[in-house]
Amino acid sequence: MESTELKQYLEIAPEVEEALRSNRPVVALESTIISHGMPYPQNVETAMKVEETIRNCGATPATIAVIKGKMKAGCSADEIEYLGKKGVEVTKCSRRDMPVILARGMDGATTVTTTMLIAHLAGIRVFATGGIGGVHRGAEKTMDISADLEELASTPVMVVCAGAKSILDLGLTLEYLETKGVPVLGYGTKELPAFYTRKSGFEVDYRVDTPEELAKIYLMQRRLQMPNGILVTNPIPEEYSMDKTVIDKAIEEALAEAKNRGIHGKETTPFLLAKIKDITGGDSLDSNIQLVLNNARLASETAKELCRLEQGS
Ligand code: PSU
Ligand code: MN
Repeated sequence: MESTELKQYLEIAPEVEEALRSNRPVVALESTIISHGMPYPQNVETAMKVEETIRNCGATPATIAVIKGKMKAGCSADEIEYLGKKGVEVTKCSRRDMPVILARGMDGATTVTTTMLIAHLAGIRVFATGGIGGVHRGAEKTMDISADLEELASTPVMVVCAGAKSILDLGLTLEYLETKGVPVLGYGTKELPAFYTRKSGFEVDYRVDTPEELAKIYLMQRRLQMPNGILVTNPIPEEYSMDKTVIDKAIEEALAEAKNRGIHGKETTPFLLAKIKDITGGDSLDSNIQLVLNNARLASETAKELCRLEQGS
């Protein structure tokens, strides 16, 4: 797309544009976590708190979504409230949905996939979220593999998450990322965190201990002209992590119910997330909120290091 034509469909919020222009740190945030990942009103409260956390760290937040056919890099508080209240009524927008949603002037909640895509179009390099999609259990039959993995393979954005939930096949998810050339880094750990818990029994490629090193690895990937993104897995803080047996049981129960009800395709992940929340009586939601805040802090520090390293060079 010609850049002038693209501009008709991409709306960068003034404060985000200003930060990017003056090489100040910006952190992208997704909107499916708001509309499909958490219930109202906690979703909106969390989204606002995440933005505030990023500002307190000295970076600019850019919540990404599609609103009335426009790709937004930076949503207003009213837009976040709108997406949160509408919830699952907003179309969950992955890569394949983008042309339809834009051509029809619809709203779309961006997943990790489309948040990366829009962040990259806007020039944002770091993105904080909760968990990513991956290879689902039983994917050898269903072929249910999240488009998030393909986007990580082809879009140069660093995604800071808390690992992946064991609703997925974590081993196969790591294999897939290896095939696609995506570095998987553990922040302060060699073990892949499993979202609600700090441990999964699987190893990441490398342990990295500082935001500065994360930024250096990102810049090196650019220097090498590689098209891929980077996955940073940041374990949930100890005090908010869940009991492994409790969460494993909830996940098994949710998976069994999804199977019984024939849930499939794009409905699978939101169904499992909501079910797990119900089974754990809301405990999982508290953990979920805390880990997103934790990721927002690390993403902000890394975005700051990126800007600092570039100024120095
Ligand atoms: N995992 C979570 N919370 C989420 C999601 C995944 O723990 O909110 C959302 C993200 O937007 C992710 C999407 O990109 O689900 C993946 O959906 P699918 O599995 O259909 O690709
Ligand atoms: Mn899927």
